[in-house]
Amino acid sequence: MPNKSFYITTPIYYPSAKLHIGHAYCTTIADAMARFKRLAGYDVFFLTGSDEHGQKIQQAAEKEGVTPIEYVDKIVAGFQALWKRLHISNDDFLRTSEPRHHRVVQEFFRRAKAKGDVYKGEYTGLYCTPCESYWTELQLDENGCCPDCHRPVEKVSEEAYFFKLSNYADRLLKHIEENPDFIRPTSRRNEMISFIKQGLDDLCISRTSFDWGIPVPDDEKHVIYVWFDALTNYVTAAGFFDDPEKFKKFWPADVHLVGKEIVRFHSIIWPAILMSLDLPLPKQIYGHGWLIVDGDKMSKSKGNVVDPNLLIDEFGADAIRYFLLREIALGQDGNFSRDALIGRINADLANDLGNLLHRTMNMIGKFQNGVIEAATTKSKTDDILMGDSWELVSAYESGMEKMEISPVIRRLWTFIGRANKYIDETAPWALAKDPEKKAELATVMYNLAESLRVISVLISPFMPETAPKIWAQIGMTQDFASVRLSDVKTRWGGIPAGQHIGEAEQLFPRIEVEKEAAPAKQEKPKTAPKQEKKAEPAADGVITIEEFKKTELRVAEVTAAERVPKTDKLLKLTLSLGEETREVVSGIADVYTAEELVGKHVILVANLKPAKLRGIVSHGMVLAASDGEKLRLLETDMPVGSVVR
Ligand code: ME8
Repeated sequence: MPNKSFYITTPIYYPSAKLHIGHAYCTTIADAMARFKRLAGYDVFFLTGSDEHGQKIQQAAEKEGVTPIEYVDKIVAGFQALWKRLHISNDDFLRTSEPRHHRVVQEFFRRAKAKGDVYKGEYTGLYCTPCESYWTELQLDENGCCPDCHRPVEKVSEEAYFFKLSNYADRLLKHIEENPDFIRPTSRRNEMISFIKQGLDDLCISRTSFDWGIPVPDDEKHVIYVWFDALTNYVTAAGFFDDPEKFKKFWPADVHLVGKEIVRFHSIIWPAILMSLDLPLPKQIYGHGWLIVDGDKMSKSKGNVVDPNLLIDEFGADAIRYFLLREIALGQDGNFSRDALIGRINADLANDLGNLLHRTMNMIGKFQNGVIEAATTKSKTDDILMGDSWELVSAYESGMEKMEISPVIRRLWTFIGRANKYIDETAPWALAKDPEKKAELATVMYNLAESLRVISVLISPFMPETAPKIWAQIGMTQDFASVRLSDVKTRWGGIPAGQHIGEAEQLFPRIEVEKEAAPAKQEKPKTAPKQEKKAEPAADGVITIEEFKKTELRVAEVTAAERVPKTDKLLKLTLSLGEETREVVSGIADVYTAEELVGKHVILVANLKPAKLRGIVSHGMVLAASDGEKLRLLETDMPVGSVVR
């Protein structure tokens, strides 16, 4: 049977400015999904690229005294180099300036015209040049400016071709309503439904005021204008013209991953164009949130644009990837800060993962001369570790299928925590002193090495550089590229007994914040520089805003609650954060009944280290106010998933 296929795309980026950490965020998510699907045995096609046409590019090239293609060539080479450094495993890189794309766009134009969906008219509109978008009066912001970039718009009139978007409003609405997963997350889906219900205007799809674009067939004074050109890239690369077999296999795309501000173009304009051509619609549009930096939107004028290349120089690609994927709940805006990045590197990578690896390698080296001996004994502690590994692999697979990346990583780190605890519980150093305990020691060492085998496979979509290094350190000889999820799904015991470990190498040294020099090469904010290196002296328990910001507070809905047996105070709550579900144990059973809690919107401390209470792992804590006698949960009418700050 042929493998199942999976086609994922990122937006094609404008080569008008340098790529920043926000672009790297989007591409890293898509890469993690592509790598996971390959691991799960899918045939994957992962596309990214560059959106090269338009007035802005033409103007920038003129300013530099070069042709538009010379101008974009240089910038696009920079994109490709960055993706390589970040270990982005795209299967194709589409440039809209390529002939293969021109042919498809022109064919799309011809077919939509033949269908009666393209007509020539006169466009007068409010145009935002930086965003290359027309807006209606109603859509402008409160100052009468562009609702996206908030810069002034100008009234523009020109002869233009239009696409009859209005023809498709009803069909689109029906499709969105009948396919709940077509637009994710739900908040974006709801936005799109109300947008369509306001009525759709026809879409201007050509311009005459510049010529850096794809000419309109048989009317060459027009070039095809932005979205009709850009969106079509997804079918060009899937082989619409060049490779019908490939097109059959990969179209419709499984996921168009895009930033929240361009969900509209992908979930309204793009499906309407495809409907006009009688082509199947993509299965899902996923709108991710924006990265803000130290609580502020990135912008050149603020001087807070974070360059991913400099971060990779300083911390390595895997640490950046890990941070972006772990820290930010997909679909929500998320904050990037050096403090938080260093915090994660030290806590999760150097401490949790690094320690597990180093302790295991050291002990196998010291106690067993570097040989992983067969496990011949079995204790309850061994069973708990193994059981947790099974549970992990199945939670991992189902979570990743739903693109719940951050919760999956958190679950993976719970297992790493379990394995570290296993070392403390089994105390191998004591076993090593007792010749009678040789067999138990071998079992413990085997189980630790095996845990690392499982971990190396499961972290590979997130940290593709680190994963094969761990694999090699525990002495695995199978080519890591051929490893599949089934290698850790089907059995505990994939390491052949008698295997020699490889060379130990410290993968994530701790970053000493006090000693660390300022980020010399990073673009420095021109406004008030942030004093982040030295922790402020804590006078009378005062904390800095940076310290407070480390607490991730989110609105969650209680979807189920039950008493924890044999306790007076504990309730086990199931909480929904929208895209994610959590279990939290809370000591409120003397104040609330389980039934009255269901449906409440409460505040969850979402990044609290999981803790086990009466055998149940609690992933966070709900906030309550108390005057010493009374206690009430903090409630809000804000939607699930909202960030509290
Ligand atoms: O929109 N955080 O290209 P683009 C997260 N060419 N994502 C961010 C971000 C941030 N701070 N800033 C930007 C275009 N992005 C078109 C796409 S697709 C057929 C055509 C994301 O270079 C943004 O949300 O302006 C968008 O998804 C992507 O970068 C491309 O931005």
